[in-house]
Amino acid sequence: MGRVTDTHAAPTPSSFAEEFLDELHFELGVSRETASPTDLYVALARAVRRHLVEGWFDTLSTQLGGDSKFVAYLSAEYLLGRQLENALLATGLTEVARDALDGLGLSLDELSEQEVEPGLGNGGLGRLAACFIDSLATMDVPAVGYGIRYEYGIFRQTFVDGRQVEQADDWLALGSPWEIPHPEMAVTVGFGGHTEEPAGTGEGTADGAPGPDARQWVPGWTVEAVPYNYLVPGYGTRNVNTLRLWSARATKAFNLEIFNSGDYEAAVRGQTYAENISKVLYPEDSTPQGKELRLQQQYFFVAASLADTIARALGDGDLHALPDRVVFQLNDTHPVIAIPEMMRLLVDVHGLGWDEAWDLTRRSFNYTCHTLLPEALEIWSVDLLGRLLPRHLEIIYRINEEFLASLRDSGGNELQVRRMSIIQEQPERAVRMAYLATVGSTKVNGVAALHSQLLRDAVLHDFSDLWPEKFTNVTNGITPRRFVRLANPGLSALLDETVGTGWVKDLDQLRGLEAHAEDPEFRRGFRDVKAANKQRLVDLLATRDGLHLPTDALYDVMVKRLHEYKRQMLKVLHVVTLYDQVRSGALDPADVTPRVVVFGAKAAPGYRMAKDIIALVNAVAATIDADPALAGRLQIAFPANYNVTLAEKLIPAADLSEQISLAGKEASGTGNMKFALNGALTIGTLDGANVEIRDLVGDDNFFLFGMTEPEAEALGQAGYDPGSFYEQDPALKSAIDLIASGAFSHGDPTAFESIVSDLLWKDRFMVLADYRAYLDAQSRVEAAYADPDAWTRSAILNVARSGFFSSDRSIRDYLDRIWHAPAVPARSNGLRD
Ligand code: 26W
Repeated sequence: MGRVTDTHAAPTPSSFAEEFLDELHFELGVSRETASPTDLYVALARAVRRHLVEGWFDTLSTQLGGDSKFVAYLSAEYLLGRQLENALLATGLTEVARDALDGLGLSLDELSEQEVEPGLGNGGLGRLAACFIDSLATMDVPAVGYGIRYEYGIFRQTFVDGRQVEQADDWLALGSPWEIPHPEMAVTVGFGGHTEEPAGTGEGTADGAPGPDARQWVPGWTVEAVPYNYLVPGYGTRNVNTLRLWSARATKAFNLEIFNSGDYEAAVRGQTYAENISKVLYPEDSTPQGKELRLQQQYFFVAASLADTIARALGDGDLHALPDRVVFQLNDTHPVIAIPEMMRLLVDVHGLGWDEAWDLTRRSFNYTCHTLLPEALEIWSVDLLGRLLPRHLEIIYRINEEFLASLRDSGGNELQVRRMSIIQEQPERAVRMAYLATVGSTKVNGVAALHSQLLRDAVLHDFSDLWPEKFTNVTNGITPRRFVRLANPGLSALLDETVGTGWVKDLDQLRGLEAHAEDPEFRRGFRDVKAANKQRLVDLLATRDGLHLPTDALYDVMVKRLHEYKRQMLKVLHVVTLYDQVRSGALDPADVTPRVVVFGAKAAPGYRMAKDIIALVNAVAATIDADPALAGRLQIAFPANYNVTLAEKLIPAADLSEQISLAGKEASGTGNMKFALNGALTIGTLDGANVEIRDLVGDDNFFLFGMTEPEAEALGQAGYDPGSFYEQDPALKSAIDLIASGAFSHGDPTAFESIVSDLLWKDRFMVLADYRAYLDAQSRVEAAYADPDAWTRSAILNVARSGFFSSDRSIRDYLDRIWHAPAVPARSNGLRD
């Protein structure tokens, strides 16, 4: 077998060490003596990757050989987190690798720390996509994730004088050992230009004559989409799926023309222009910028993915089989341009008639909505769309015409027709992508029960009246592999001992813990795990951020994107109130429950208010730190650059999970699930999946507060006046006055003026209205925490009853309700047997 070790024989530490050194020496060209920590990490990653490839080949040959249906998950974001430990877990090689490295005087844990996580997403939506591809692989479902290989992922956050400063996330600076590029499989993607009557022969269709409804699109310029494969290993299965991310490259023709004209500079400029498309992830979360480059990104990855899918699913087969061979899932509206693109392929390129093409398209697509905020619903101006994708705009117009005609036919009045039009007229003509997605899909789902209900009742009300059967719910989930098995080894070991190891693939087995909730021994073990996780976090934040934190305190954690609707401000007001009361003598420091309040949050770079709130959190943290009265009692920790890697350390250490959005605003939340599953108790509103968490863990084990969605809605209707809450609650008034006085800004009263005046005069997300209820709930938290046995019992029950939130269950729901794609376990193809 030459120097390639036979990977079929179970690897031993010595065979693995040999593979590792092979990679280091012969692939990286680095000696053991001169190798940097990064070199060692890369060699290790590549050695591990070898063991994924075989399962991957088997998976591909099994799936492509049969006539299985596969899921094409279209997502502009995948927030993967580090890959090495997950790949080791999936291949079962963790201990082998550890021993092999030990033998070489190296440490697996230290090498793992070298990995820069691929931050190819903003927050919940991107992390959900990453959890879903993990579950799909684990459940042997034929699936491909399609997305964009951004050269720069989500920015790195730093603080300068407490304010957020962004740095480029150069995650590919040293290359990625996990990706396999295929430049030879590049797909050409067109942009701009014009449309015309198809030529009578040849051009219009694959087989010669143009189809009855065909137009010819003549793009003005093209780029190449180069696929990069990432292997997505299932856990406890041979199956390894594919994540295919596209990178933009200038086409030869694009360059050659300009080169030949002798304008070297212009040629290089052109290359830069083309390659800009996959350069950077847009860091805006929930506020679409309407930028041309973003639409270019969307069409770029969608066009490449559809071409790839059709080739893969059908080969030379019959287009009519499309809905039986592939199901597309649109992760929010970002890939919705896929619907007109599919129509273009079927009608213009393959010559199908419009009605038949529309039937096939609608049967192949489904749409997941991830928001409730009106400003987060994407629209694209007709002007821009027409310039960038002229044929797609024509197709959208026709889809809309036929849809509106059918509405009128079935008795719809003009008001309704205008409300439901895919094209909005005011303030400018623009395409409502959520409406296009709804009209062009078989199923539309929200991401938690309440969210799906609000989609039906409000955001897409007219559509759910028209097509009630189209709407469904799939509550989000999280992968227990990454967020328990890897992130919380202490709890994992305790679970293994108590209920066996099956929970990793069947999270409902955690129910078996309930029987142990009363067992003093088990409780002690459970508490020890939490204490060890706190110690691990304290050590990490000491080296990572220079923070000095106690371990014997209530860890109160709020980590998520910074957004007003999520109400980090409410948490700040709680902390400021505690500080204020101690300072004024109203509260004896000895009566303050020792508490560390941990924040983690990135703000969109252009979101002023969010950035001001970050500055305020840091200012309050510094002020409290400087006050000896609160030493050991109250502290804020705000480590910069919250990401997946940090989440894996923070969440297992938490006692209290803050899920305090205004009811009716958070679609689901997924952090909320991670905390509950790791034994934190939630303080939360009836919003998103909090509702389901509370139903499952029991209201005794959840700190509920605040207005319900209908109450918040009614208060808004009645004319919400935040000032009246300020006037009527002395503690609230005093806390806000303290911020306004400059107490946290070296006496400068202007520093947080914008926050204060917004709260007093607008307060769109009703922070002041829920303040009193929140403080009362925090008092209940303190009382509960004072009884360690009762608290531990509640925490155990949170773990035991959170099995529902496995992303495996979400995927099962998608399969049953939407995809109908059976599992196809990978068979060994005997290549190495
Ligand atoms: C730039 C426009 C834009 C608009 C919306 C960017 C990103 C969005 C996303 C829909 C925001 C997002 O990530 N939504 C979150 O999705 C999670 C997974 O379903 C949910 O758990 C969160 O509640 C939801 O905010």
